[in-house]
Order: sequence, then structure tokens, then C-alpha cells
Amino acid sequence: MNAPPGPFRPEFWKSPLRGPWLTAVFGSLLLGLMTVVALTGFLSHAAYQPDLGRNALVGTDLPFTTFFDWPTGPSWLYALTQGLHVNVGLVALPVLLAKLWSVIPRLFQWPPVRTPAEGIERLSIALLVASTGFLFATGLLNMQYWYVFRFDFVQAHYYAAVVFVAALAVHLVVKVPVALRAYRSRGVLAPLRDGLAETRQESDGDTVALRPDAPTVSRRGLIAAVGAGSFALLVANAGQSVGGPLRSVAFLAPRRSGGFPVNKTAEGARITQAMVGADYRLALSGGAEEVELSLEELLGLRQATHTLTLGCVEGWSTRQTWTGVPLTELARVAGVPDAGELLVESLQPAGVLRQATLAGNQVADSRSLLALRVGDAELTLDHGYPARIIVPGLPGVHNTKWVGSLTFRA
Ligand SMILES: Nc1nc2c(c(=O)[nH]1)N[C@H]1C(S)=C(S)[C@@H](COP(=O)(O)O)O[C@H]1N2
Ligand SMILES: [Mo]
Repeated sequence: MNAPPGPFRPEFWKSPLRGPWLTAVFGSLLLGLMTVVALTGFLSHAAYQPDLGRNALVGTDLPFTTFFDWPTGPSWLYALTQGLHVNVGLVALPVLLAKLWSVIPRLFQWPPVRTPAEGIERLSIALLVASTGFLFATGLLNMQYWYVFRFDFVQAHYYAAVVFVAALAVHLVVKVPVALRAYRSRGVLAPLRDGLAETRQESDGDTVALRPDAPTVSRRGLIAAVGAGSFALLVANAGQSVGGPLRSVAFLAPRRSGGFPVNKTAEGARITQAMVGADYRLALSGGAEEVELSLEELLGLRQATHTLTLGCVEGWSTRQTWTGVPLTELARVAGVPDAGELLVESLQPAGVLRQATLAGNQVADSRSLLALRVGDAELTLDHGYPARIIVPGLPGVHNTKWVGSLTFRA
């Protein structure tokens, strides 16, 4: 059967740069970057502690869930792992596109499948390309707080990551030997010495053009352009992760301004003045009897001040000086001094983020606070007035705002 016209015909593809060495270079770079992205992604999943209480947004039976309690130090731990996840993911994007470009004739191969073994390999490629595209698309939308999709982001992103890792494993088994052969025959870096005048087609390989055009850019020129794209994306975002002067140039980052972004506003969470006014009471339970504390009574308890980083899953972070009641103190007042677990519930009437469960080590850390003040003022309503959780090293999402009740469990 004849191939359909256009991209299905091999002579359609004319770039003399395509070949196993170029693909190996982009593939190797991508493998390094995606390893960081995948590991930090699964670490983020672990940091949510899905095996605790109702933190489980996805099943607890999958990798990286029940192995360990997320540590509370250093306080920028999650800001670091998640900053890496998001920023290295951005850096990988141009490399991913370049890698796909380098193998695009293969995606149009005709006939699509020739042998059963090839069928399995191409199925794994289809899963790999689809899951990668899905992960990047949902990740980018999440960073921009643009929830156009109807499914739950955390679940979908997580399951796509599991598919990605499985498909990548098959792909590596098949393609690492091809890449090694390309490096052995052409050298790992030697082709980078060629300027435009010396740029020739690679001698063999199934992405090499049948009827190549003359090159318009050298391989090192192409790789440099991809690197420049990655660098631009990094500069456009990293400021919201690391703060400082870089923040002002992070033109693609939705959380670049002010230094202390508001994730969800009080209005968005449907918190009313009445809920946080003079009638506000914090309910402490888990002990012999429930204790209720007004804001004044909370201010009368032992206060501590700590400078701690809050890192959000979207990749931004902020470092603030918080003052409030240590969670250990509240556990004592509640009558559960050695609490093994703490359920935190917000006054917020609805939404998955209205509650979180903290592990025993997170309650026991002396720097973990029910914060009442930040900087030298009381919390603003949008930042969780009258009281919010701040636990060092924990994902921002567990730092519940507008706290209404704390349930300590032995
Ligand atoms: N009740 C409640 N607490 C919440 C949230 C929320 O939506 N509702 N968002 C969380 C998330 S995802 C983050 S990153 C932090 C952000 O805190 P900030 O808005 O004070 O910067 O608050 C957390 N606490
Ligand atoms: Mo967040």
C-alpha cells in the first residue's frame, strides 16, 4: 500500500540536521530534566501525606505515599522541591519540543506498524507523547491558575505521571542502545565543533532525510537556540519561586507582585466578616472535653515568632516572619500533649482545601504555629485572619487559613 501524500512520504522531511545523534542529545538532556521533574513531583505527592485523614486526593495505594512523614526542616524544603518541579519542567519544555521535532518523520511512518514488537513500542510512544503533553499542559495551566478543565488537577496530573514513568521505562529500554550507538559512532560532543559550513547529514538512521535541503543552521546553533528558549522561560518564572530582585522580571509568573501573594481570597473562600468577628471561637477537641478559645484568649497563650517559608504547589514561595501559638501549646491546652495527628478545619464552608491533616512530627515541631500575626501586624483577612496554620517545610496547601477547629488525635 502506498503512503498517503504529505508528511507520510519520507521525502517530505528535508532538514539535514535530523539524525540519531541529534535525537540522542535532546533525549539525554530531557531524561536528566524529566528525572528531576518526576522525582520532585512524586515528592510533592508524598508531602501532601495522602495516607493521613482526608489529605488523600488520589488513592493511597500508589507509589510515594505511605513510606515516610514529610519532614519539617529546612523550612524551605517544599519551596525547593516544588520550585525545582515547576522551573525544571519549564526548562524542559523547549527541549521536549526540539526532541519531538527531531523524530517527527517517525511519527508519520508508513505503514504505522510493521511487526507486533514494533506495535508495542509504538503504543508506548503514543502513551509517552500523550502523557507528556497532558502533564505539561495541565502543569502550565495550573501554574497560571487557569482551571479550564473539568477534572481534578491533582488526580489527573498524578495518574498521567504514573503512565509517563511506565511508558518512559519502555522507551528507554528500546532507545538507550540507539543513543549509545550514535554517541559511539559520532562522539558525544564532537559534532558540536561543526559550524554551518561543516554541517552534514548523519550517515544513517531512520530520521535521516531522504532528500535533504542544505542546512540553514548548525546543530550547535539549533541546540543553543533551544537552550536560549529554556533560559528565557526560566527567567520568566523563577522569580516567583526564589523571590528577590528576580521576581520583578518574572513576566510569566502570576505570583510575581508584592512578595506575599494571596492564593485564595477570603471572598473567594466565602469567609464573611461575621465568621471572623467578635464571635469567633477556635474549637480544640480530641481531649477529655472540647475547649473553645476567643482570639483574645489565643493571644493570651504563649506566643512564638519564627521566620518560615511558605511554598505553594504552583511553584511560588514567600518567606515571612510569623507570630502565633505553637501547635504543641494548643495540643497541651486541648489535653492531647503527644498528639500523633491533627485535623485542621477552616471556617471556609466548602472546597477541598478547607481542611488538612498534619502528621505527628509536624505538630511536634516547635516552629509549627497557629499564626495570628505576620510581620508586625495581625493577619489580613485574605491571609487567613484571625488564625492560620504555618508548618515549616510543608506544602502551602496544608497551611490552612481561617482556622475554625483543631482536632488532636493520640
Ligand atoms: N482555608 C483555606 N486555606 C488555604 C487555602 C484555601 O484555599 N483555603 N489555600 C492554601 C494554599 S494552596 C496556599 S499556597 C496557601 C497560601 O497562603 P496565602 O494566600 O496567605 O499566601 O494557603 C493555603 N490555605
Ligand atoms: Mo498552594
